[in-house]
Amino acid sequence: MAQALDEIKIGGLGASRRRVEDNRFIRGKGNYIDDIVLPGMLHMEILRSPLAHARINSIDISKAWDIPGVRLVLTGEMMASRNLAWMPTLSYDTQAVLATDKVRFQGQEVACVIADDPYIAKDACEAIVVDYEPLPAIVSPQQAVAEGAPLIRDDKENQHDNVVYDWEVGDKEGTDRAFAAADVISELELHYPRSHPSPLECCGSIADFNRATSKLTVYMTTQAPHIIRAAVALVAELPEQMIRIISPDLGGGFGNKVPVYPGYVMSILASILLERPVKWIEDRTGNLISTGFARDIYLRGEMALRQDGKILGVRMRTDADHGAFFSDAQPSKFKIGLMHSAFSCYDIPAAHLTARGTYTNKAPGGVAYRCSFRVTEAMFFQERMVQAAADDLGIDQAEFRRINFVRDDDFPHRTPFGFLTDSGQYGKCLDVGLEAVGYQDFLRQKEEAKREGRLLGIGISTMTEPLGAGNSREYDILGIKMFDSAELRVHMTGKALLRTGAKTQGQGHETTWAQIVAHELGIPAEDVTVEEGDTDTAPFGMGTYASRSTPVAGAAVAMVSRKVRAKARKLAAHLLEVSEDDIEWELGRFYVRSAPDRGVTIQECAMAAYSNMPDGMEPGLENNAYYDPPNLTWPFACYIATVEVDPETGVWDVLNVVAVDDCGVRINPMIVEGQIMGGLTEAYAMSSMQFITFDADGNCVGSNYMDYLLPTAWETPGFELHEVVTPCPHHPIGAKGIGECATVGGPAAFVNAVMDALRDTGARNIDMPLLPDRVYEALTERHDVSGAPPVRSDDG
Ligand code: MCN
Ligand code: CUM
Repeated sequence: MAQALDEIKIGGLGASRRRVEDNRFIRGKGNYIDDIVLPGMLHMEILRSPLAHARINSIDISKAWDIPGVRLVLTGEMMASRNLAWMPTLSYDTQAVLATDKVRFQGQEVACVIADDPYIAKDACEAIVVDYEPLPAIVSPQQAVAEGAPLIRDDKENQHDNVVYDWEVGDKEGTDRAFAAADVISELELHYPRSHPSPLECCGSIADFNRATSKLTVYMTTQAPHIIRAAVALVAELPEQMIRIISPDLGGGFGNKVPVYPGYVMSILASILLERPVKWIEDRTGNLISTGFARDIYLRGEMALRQDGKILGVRMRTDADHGAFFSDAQPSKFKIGLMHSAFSCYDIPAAHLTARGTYTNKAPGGVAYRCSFRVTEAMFFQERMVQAAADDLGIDQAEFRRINFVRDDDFPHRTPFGFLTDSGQYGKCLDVGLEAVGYQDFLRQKEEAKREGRLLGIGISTMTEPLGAGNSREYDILGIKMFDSAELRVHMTGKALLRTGAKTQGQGHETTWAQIVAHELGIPAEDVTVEEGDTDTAPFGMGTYASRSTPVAGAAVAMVSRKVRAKARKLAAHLLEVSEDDIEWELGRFYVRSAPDRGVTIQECAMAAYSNMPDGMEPGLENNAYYDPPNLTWPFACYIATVEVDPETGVWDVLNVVAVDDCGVRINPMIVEGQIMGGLTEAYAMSSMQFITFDADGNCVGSNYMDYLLPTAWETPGFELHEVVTPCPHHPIGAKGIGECATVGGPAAFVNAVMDALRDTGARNIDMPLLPDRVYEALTERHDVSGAPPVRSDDG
């Protein structure tokens, strides 16, 4: 009798299958943007502004034109004559492609040169003479709204101040009542410093316009090729079928490759004008100073507490620095992304958030960097406020969380800001973490250490985060609803080609999507090729960010597989000469219910689809599926860090990190663990060393890897991983997103741990990064250390 297939052996759900894409990556056979060379290709360089805020009096390009090998020099004025000096952003603002009137941040694009090789182009950029008239620079939200602040966006007709938006959400009256009834009010002010996703591969594009066919092909480092195609079609008024966006192998994205950058636009325009392929590759400094940054946001948080530990209400007031242009890629309904997902794992009767966004003389951005639309800041603020509140009440921090968690039988649960969570086991998740770290033991060790003058601390961070926009009812970008798609073609030999509208940047989609097909159809994962990123071949999709691929495109993969299985069942009935109703399915095989030995494999059905289909049946075995999820997915986690702070130097060492993650059913446990370890590494980086800041003139400190630090394996602590599995109730295979969880929840665990070690000093907060000198200052001067180093917000 035939045996059902072993799902793990065929690489189905739960198999820690080795990543198929690594085969080419570790052999140096990847195909990144800079590997692509087209016949007759020219090279583009960008001249960037050295000043943060200045009027442009004149630009003299004559010397640049004199350099042999220069093919084109573009300035804002020339772009303006084609109505292309400004482009719309994904947040209904405008952004300069090349500056015309003013430069508004250091590193802004002022001119570009297209030449035979990149060196000539660079030399020619240096030969361009720009006459700038410097203006005072604004480098913080506080300065942006100060009396007499210069107006940054004087290009906009109705803009009379530097405020981008003033937004509120939640229940104001209810929250006021909660505060009136509180026994204790806990307050905390925090800053989440500006940081950068910094993928190892910078951004770039190669535009190739063919006048004869009118087709524009653009190879581009983008996480969302179909959105780019739509944007090019709408902005440049080119017919959509004549635009092909190809996102080749990406050397990481981390959110940096979601926005639309001027470099992309200029390479496209240059290729149209010159009728030659034009390549633009950013250098590291260009990437760090001009492309989508993240965070840079201040919080004033207040918690209304009852003496017994119950949280009655929360007030949050955020002040976000958006730089010179509001170019966030985020759902259009929510001005501050999903900041209001804060406190979703806690049962809090009332909450209110007001959020202000300001223009400053810094690069635009805000939501990029493993964040799912500001969820990273939301959870950091939440978990720092939770620790401060527990301290203020004198309640153990684990116990305080337990008192306030939403209980397992309380789902679906309406969060304080109106989201609907559908499942969770937060208490269990915390318990697994406490057990793993040896919580009670550590508290004893900490007391003993204190007697010897040593400072130990433990930090906990628990959270649930919304991943996977949409549903299309609430989530759209520029009016385009958020859903996703998959297309599956089973060849006659039973091998298959799967394409989705997502775009992997290192997450391993080529490996994991094949595992979903294996699970649904019993076709071994190694027989399924996965392709993404080419708009001419991939079905429409909104791209990969907000850890939406598994929740949305991954669900579409399961759904299209089921459609294919439904047709295969008809073929099986035909082959077995019984009614479809008498057919049963087990992994990889249909059989006759009354005679289980009589069966046909999925491969035999595939062959029949091309060689022996029943009368009247359309040949072939393929289908597509568009999936609009009913809700976001709500993974949750508990991260715990223990540290020792050296009282002599302020240096802190991580003793132990425990991570407990619940992302529902894990498709590939090894890949999931890789995502968590990578995320924890970033969390450690942000809490300990990583920041971008600006001096009073708007000069960017953090424009290279000497100033902006990426931790290597040497600095990074070890991580101990555990799991809880609560399947997502609405996802076809019960999976939730995982791509950002550890980056989102991790930073608070490290900061809470250091603040716990410093508890006796009376300091309540040190803003990230917790550099040794800042920790030392808090230790010795026994006060908070606030703002972004090295330029403190209180100095400026
Ligand atoms: N996965 C799984 N089981 C689950 C959930 C996920 O096996 N229950 C697998 C997925 O199939 C996928 C990976 O884990 O291979 C991540 O899945 P998911 O959580 O759906 O996230 P996305 O694929 O949508 O990736 C986006 C997310 C984001 S938004 C950022 S930012 C980030 C991140 O992924 N950028 C990354 N992780 C990154 N990892 C790498 N290597 N490079 C980046 O640029
Ligand atoms: Cu916001 S970084 Mo990821 O969502 O591409």
